[in-house]
Amino acid sequence: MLEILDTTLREGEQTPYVNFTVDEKVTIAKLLDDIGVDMIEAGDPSVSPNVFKAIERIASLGLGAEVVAHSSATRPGIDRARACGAGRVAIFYATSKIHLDAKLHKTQEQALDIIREHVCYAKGLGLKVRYTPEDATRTDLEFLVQVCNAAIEAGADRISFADTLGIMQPHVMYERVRALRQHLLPCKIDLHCHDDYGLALANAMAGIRAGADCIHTTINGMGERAGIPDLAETILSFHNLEGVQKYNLKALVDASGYLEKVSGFFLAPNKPLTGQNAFSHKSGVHTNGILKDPRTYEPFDPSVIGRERKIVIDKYTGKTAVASRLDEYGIEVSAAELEVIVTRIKNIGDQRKQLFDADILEIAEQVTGREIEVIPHDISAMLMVEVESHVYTSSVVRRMRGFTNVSSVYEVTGDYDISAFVNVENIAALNNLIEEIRTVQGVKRTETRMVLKKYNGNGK
Ligand code: HCA
Ligand code: CU
Repeated sequence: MLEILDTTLREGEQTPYVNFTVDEKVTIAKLLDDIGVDMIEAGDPSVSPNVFKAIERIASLGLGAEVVAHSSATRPGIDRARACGAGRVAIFYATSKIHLDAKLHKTQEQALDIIREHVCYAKGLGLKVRYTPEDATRTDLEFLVQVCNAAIEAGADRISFADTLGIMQPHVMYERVRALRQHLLPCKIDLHCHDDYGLALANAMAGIRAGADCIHTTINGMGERAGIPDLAETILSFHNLEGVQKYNLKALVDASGYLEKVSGFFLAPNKPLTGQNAFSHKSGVHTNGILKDPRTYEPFDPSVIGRERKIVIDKYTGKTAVASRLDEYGIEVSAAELEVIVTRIKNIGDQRKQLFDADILEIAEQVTGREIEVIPHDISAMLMVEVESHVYTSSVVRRMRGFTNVSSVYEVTGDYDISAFVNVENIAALNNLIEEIRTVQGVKRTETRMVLKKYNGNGK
């Protein structure tokens, strides 16, 4: 059975400018366990006292996932991995020529001894051991096999084939993993693929096809530089493409949102699965197809991960989508009226970034000459926030930007410190959002102003 090791807490925290508190790490570990990942790499306890404390707390939670501590190949490092209560240590030691020469100043023979000795030491302490040849994909294959087999003989039961610089291509990865499977003693093979060319998950999936067992992920694909495979994308690929059905798909979106909030590391709208646009359809041709049968333009139903499809109405939209949106509000229009409404929408769409349902309802009102008494599902509001005096306003701003429904945030003068524009689908969602913003550390008071009408500048 294929496996996932999530390393949001170790590789993910190596994302520039990202640091988690111990409590945040415990929450992340619980979210990961709820999703059902097989292993959680909780950190390298030698990094700082707080990293140690976080691993210790996570290891004591009794999670379903195996808790792994990362460590360099040093005895004090391995001692700390044991002391924090992780059941497994992942020992890394680079094997490529450039790393041995320029960074470690060791010969291949010396490296071999160091790796053998430290795997043996960890095993002697009663730990399960994974060995990671760092920069494995730039390591001479013959030497790589030699080191890995030495580590396996010394007690490692897992090898992490690390594409530390993200230089692989799927077909090369396939060949390499095939060769490893052929020449390595019995062991599990993990794939740790960096995304420098945007090929990380493709490489990892190719390695899985070649016989590897496990992919390393992080929530939202965080990590050094361009990061590593995104947890949600990997799980969906396992589920839909490889038939692995053991994970809780419905928990992925919440985990992603939580990570955005606590990391200040935000998703691009086009991010697969968790991005804002991942299930939105825009052009007339696409929306027409979707409304007739969603399978025309959806590779899978968004409800699989608890999301909903969205039809964007603007100048690209055709009659079917506009009629369907009006129908959602119980508004019937004649074919001739629909024609005029769509034409007006197209004209406005040339000048505006976004049309709200309120705009569409207003156009329908003007065109039909009938008063329409419905409240739009999508609501915009201006949220005013007062920040506690001992807290940096910018830290609250950062947290607020993490909410997907918050479209812009301003630091302002006056009675309040922050003003933010929010777009939500209905009053209940607005209420939830306000409740959540009130729980942000440092928020003292909020006030909400619903937008009744929106005008553009430049005299439009
Ligand atoms: C690094 C180490 C590592 C280790 C991967 C692993 C890498 O920060 O360089 O232990 O599986 O990318 O090689 O993250
Ligand atoms: Cu890495």
